[in-house]
Amino acid sequence: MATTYASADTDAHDGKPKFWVRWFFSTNHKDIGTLYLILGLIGGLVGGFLSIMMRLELSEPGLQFFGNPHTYNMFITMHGLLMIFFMVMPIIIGGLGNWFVPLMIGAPDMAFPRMNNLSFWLLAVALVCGVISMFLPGGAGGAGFGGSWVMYPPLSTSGHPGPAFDFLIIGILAAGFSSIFGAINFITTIFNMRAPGMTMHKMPLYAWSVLVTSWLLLLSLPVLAAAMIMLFTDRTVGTGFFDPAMGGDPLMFQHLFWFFGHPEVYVMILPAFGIISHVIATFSRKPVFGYLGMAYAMVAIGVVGFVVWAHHMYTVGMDVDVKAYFLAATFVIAVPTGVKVFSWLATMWGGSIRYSIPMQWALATIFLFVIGGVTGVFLASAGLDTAAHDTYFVVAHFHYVLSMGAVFAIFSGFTYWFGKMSGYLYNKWLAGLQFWLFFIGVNLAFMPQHFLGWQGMPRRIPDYFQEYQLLNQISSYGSYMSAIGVIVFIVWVIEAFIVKRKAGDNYWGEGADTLEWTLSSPPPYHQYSKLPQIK
Ligand code: CU1
Repeated sequence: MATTYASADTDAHDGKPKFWVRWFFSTNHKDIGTLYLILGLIGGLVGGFLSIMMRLELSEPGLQFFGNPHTYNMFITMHGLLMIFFMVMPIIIGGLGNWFVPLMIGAPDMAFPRMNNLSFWLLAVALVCGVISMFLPGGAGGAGFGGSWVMYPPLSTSGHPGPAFDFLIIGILAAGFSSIFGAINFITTIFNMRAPGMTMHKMPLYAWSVLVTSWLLLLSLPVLAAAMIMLFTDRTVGTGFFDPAMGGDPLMFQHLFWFFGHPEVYVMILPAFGIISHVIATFSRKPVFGYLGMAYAMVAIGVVGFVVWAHHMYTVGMDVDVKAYFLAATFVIAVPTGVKVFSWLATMWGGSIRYSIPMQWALATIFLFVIGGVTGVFLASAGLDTAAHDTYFVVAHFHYVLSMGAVFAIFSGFTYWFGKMSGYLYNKWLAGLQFWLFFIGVNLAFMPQHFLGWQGMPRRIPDYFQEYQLLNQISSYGSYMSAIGVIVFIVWVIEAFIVKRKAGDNYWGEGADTLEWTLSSPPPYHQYSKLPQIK
């Protein structure tokens, strides 16, 4: 892909607006991307604080901090919701997507810049509603909503009187609309605003991943929104959608929730796949192996991901034929996922591999995501899942996929593109220290949970039998270690902005997979009249 530039670097449009207009009325895709990254950091810090409190509670048997176990349940609930809606999604789609999709496809900005602003601020409102809900009267004589992120009725209806969950519903609806608008924006931008010559089959894989993810969001979030509104009216105006006494069905909520909830896991992991494809190609000094297969594997994962949702519901009393269908359909997803994993390995095969910081994160993503994928095959098997359901094995499984798969890919992409976004280089020693603290920390935290789960330790309970103590202690120490890793992360970001080592153009050097149309770091503030002609 040869790229030329339509005009020189001086551009009348390049002036930045003043602070208030720039950050509060922003229509610039890079500024909105930065806002999303900051929101994701805040969401991650709050969600991470809750998880450290949970691990402190579980560091020994008995109740340590949570006099009312409801508070522990509320921490679990909010940890899940914050990490999904206010950390992973804002960073991996809103933040990096806004920054790099227009730059990768040669677009002047997003298709609907004002709607882009609306998406961000709806999410900020949602975060505020969610945090406020933690302090409002909830269930079991405590504050906040403790019904877990899945919000099943009747625990979420008659089980939680008080305004906490109503606030949370408003927050989730706002976050949902934010994502729907964002998805419409990305789909329109990618379909309509590619530079001349940038055909779909030339489009970089991260842009492909955001396209597939946007379709998943667009098709699944309205279902969640409908379920949330039905919960809301069941709670407030006396409808009975989920109340058997009024002819409703609580199981219908689970179907609606997981029709959203399963595609949601791919919303978090597909952009991760896109990011590490670039990083692995760059630091193997080879083009990605099987480009078209990689793109359509993501499409296949997205499509099949919509017909597997009831594998989260094997224990609700489904017909065995229905279980067999959901089991088989879930296994099918291992095929395109395998295509991706083996294509990454084939990309590295015979390559000139450089173990840079982003590459370390990417290699760890593959290694740990595969562990999470394999335990996913266990859980997809309805018979095994009956034994493992609601145990720590499930918690271990999805943290390997998300805390290691998605979050490691976030750090891979962030360290890969930090120079491009900020114009500065980070301290490699500090960034490497963060990687090892994280890598060892999360494995210590989550590997023992597999064994705890297989020994029968249930999820969502703040106390446990003596027998589980050693593995829980190891898990808690691992989580403290990854918390230190987060502190080191913040330190290296601040250090880079203080010391201001200039990144320079094309800072990953010769052979780098520089897919953005402009090589300068940071890119020009606006690219209205500097768009490339891609041949
Ligand atoms: Cu699922």
